[in-house]
Amino acid sequence: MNMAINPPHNGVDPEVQVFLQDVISGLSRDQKTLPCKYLYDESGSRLFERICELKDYYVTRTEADIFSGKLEQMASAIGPDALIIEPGAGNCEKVEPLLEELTSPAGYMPMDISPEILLAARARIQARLPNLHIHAAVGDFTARAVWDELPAMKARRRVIFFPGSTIGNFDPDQASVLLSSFANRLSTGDALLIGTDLDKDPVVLERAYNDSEQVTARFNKNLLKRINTELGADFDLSMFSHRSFYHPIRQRVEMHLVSLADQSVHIRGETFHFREGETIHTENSHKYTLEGFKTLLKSVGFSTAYQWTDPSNHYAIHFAEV
Ligand code: AVJ
Repeated sequence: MNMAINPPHNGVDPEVQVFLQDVISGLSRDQKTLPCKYLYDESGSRLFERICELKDYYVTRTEADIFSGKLEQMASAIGPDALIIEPGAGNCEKVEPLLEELTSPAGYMPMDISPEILLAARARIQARLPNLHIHAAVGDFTARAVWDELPAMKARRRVIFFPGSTIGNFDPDQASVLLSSFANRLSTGDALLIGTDLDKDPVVLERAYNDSEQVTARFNKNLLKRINTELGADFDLSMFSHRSFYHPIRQRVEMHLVSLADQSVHIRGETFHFREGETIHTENSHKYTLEGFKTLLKSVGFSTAYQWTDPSNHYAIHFAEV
């Protein structure tokens, strides 16, 4: 056997295989869906960064304003000698001001699946805070392995930092599973600092996900482009359009791609039919009330000590303790 050849062997890359499986099973359902994580490839992530800078997209800006206004209160709620753990940290930009504000933090443990981004971020933060103990953990925070590195980190208390309304991507059942997995990694006295978008005027919500510069539309359609490039599919991008709307009962913004005609799409020997007007559901963004999120936190074992909001009550950062 020739072991010198690295994957992909036989032209089968396991990651591509999983992507293909997910696409085929999602498009085989009555309501066609695609997992939202696939929106965030390199160009998708770049488009999302542009979304964050849009005037219509209040989410990122509002969260940043709350952080900068309430940093002192957050640092004193957390207290000295805390270890900050950030699942899905990415470029670690949001945590920096907090780390600077904290009194003698015991350490910072960012987790991310991308080693390149994580190591670059660690270098940047270490240069700014030379005395901070940083332990970068490469891995998927929904899997166990990456958390196994945690016990080695000594601290007065541990605080999981989960900003960006990432929790909004999870439907309430999945959110509850994720939050209780966080609670299970922590002990009495530990805490969670988490950002959520709040339920609000549908006009404001719909503008944020149907921006006038059409960046969100490009972000959404990039998923089809990605399926074409990586899986050799033949989606005609001009025959699908972006649609986002607020669903008041489900309390979420749903993002879809609408087929503009009766058409068929081919993906590796499989054929998928689309009726005119039929949609592919690509992402959910759940919105919470302050009370609703407190109740969710309580149901998984967190008691909420603080909820910081902006003056228009568009967004909230919750501090909850185990
Ligand atoms: C990354 C999940 C916070 O739901 O607002 C923004 C994703 N999608 N515009 C959000 C998103 C389209 C975003 N989150």
